[in-house]
Amino acid sequence: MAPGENIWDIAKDAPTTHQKLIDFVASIAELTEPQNVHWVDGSEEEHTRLTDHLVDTGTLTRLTSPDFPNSFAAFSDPADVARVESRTFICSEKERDAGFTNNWVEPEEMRKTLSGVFQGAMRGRTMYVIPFVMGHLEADDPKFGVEITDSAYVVTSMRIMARIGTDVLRKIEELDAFFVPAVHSVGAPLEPGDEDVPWPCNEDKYIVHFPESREIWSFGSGYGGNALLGKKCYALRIASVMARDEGWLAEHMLILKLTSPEQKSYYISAAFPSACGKTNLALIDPTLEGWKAETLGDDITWIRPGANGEFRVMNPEAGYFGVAPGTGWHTNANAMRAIAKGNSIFTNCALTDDGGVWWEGMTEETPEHLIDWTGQNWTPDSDEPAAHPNARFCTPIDQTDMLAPEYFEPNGVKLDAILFGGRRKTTVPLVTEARDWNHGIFFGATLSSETTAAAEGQVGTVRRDPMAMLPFIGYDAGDYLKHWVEVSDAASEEDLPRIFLVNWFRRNRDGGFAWPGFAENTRVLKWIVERLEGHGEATETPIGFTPTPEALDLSGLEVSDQDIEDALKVDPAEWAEELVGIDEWFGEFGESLPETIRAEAEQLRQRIKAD
Ligand code: GTP
Ligand code: SPV
Ligand code: MN
Repeated sequence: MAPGENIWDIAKDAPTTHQKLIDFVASIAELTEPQNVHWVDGSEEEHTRLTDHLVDTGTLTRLTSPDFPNSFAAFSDPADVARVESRTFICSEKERDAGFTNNWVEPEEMRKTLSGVFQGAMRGRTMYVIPFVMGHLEADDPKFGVEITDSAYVVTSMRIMARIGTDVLRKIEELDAFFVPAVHSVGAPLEPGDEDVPWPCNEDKYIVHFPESREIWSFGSGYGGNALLGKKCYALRIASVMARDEGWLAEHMLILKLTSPEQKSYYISAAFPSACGKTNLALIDPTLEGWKAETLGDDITWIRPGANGEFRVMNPEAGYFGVAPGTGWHTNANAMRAIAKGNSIFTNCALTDDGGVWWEGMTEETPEHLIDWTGQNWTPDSDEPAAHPNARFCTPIDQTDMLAPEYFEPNGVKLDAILFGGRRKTTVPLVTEARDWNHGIFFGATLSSETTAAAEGQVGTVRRDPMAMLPFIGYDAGDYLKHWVEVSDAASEEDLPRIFLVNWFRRNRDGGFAWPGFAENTRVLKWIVERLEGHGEATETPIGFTPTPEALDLSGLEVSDQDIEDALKVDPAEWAEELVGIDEWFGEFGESLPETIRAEAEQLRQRIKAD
């Protein structure tokens, strides 16, 4: 359809008087030439219409099993299964401001490229306009966005992941608020006579951020963080830049509320790289008598200085986009219970014969027959997994039985401790406490992990992942660390969260996991709380404070002394080698690495020598 023939008139049909929003939507419609324009109101009725439509077009499969009420399965194109870091760009005005961890393209050049690829990109499709807010509408300073997308799957997923629709639009108008303009197209225009496919996408992909103007442009992918633009693109990459400018932090962290048998509650955030256990820890079922866990979030945390010298944390999201494989009744019953309440979208999981979904690790027994994520018959003899390793469940967070009431606090709660952790087979002990704030930043700055299926590329090689934010820092990584150093000025010394380094994934001398992990991580959390309360026993090692084997509550746990020794060991030879990697890593920062953090590496070197 030629542009002139489109039936929309944005200025006339827009359900808003917000001129900047009308102009934004009109300009994108002009550029992308959609067949229809739909302003998303976020209602149940709209959701039903969209999911009916997606079932008709084959994008969604309605699950008929009573175990998955009001839920759907989606199967992506096999070439569109994860975030594409090599196609993710931070187009700051100066190259220096994107830093060495990001891909940079000169903004004017990128704008030209984008005008090219977005030209007519929505032909034959409906353009949806989604007003959304990250965090609460009632927050002191609500952070708004408007995602324009030609994917109804994105609309239904965004409805789970963020607060969207008419209420948000009214608030944007009332406050005459700024919103982050976020444009998304699957990049698969339909010309008259073209047949659509269940998962349209484009081989060419661009996930682009303009940090100064706070814009997001995403082209070619319909998957997860590439397409649900409130998530990584806004709540981490753009928000990290806003946070730098406004004096707060936007982080890749879960938030857990832990209550001790003495009824004292602590709020703990933890940054682990993608697919390294955030959702699992966020939904932990404590294995120790009298301990209670509640969750506030599993992926993204905004940390802001409060009025009384404390740091406050809140979760800007409204749902889980969790790794399905490995999530099961025996590993993460809280996630399973939330999923069982329905209202979920499963992407790249396998279909069961009774109209449900299944993935590796969901149940102890493997079904005899499945349709795998590629649509093929699957039996336990098949060579490939039935679900893609980055298959995801998308589920509303308020379906969680153990949701902390504080999740609904518009301005968050006081943060007591921060955990950094990665997937390391060697070197990094089960848990280590930092000496002070800057030493904790050093933990975060040198955090490393073996790569997973959450992003394209080879799985299993060690990469440095500062604060688990490597793919998500929206500006120069050295400036980001400097901001972490400086943000502590806003908090009073005694109110600064304490920082810990954890590693659930260390191997024992026989090559197996040295630590049982999952729910048994309660025992590590207990030690952390004891440290916060000032009575946990620790040994001072060259790398920080680690628990003595006796200090960990191992009651009722079947684990050998040898494994505990392997889990807790600080091996000077391993750390000497680690320092070589750290030096190399710090070398990449150039001038922008803060001196205080470089000095931490020197102190570590001296301590290892002296040990
Ligand atoms: P993103 O959503 O990609 O940011 O991932 P995430 O950090 O939330 O990871 P998630 O909790 O989904 O865990 C990913 C995988 O890590 C799961 O498949 C688990 O098998 C594994 N895992 C989580 N916790 C533990 C643990 O304590 N020990 C071991 N050995 N594996 C764990
Ligand atoms: C991650 O990769 O850290 C995720 C999944 O949480 S995505 O939403 O695709 O970024
Ligand atoms: Mn994540």
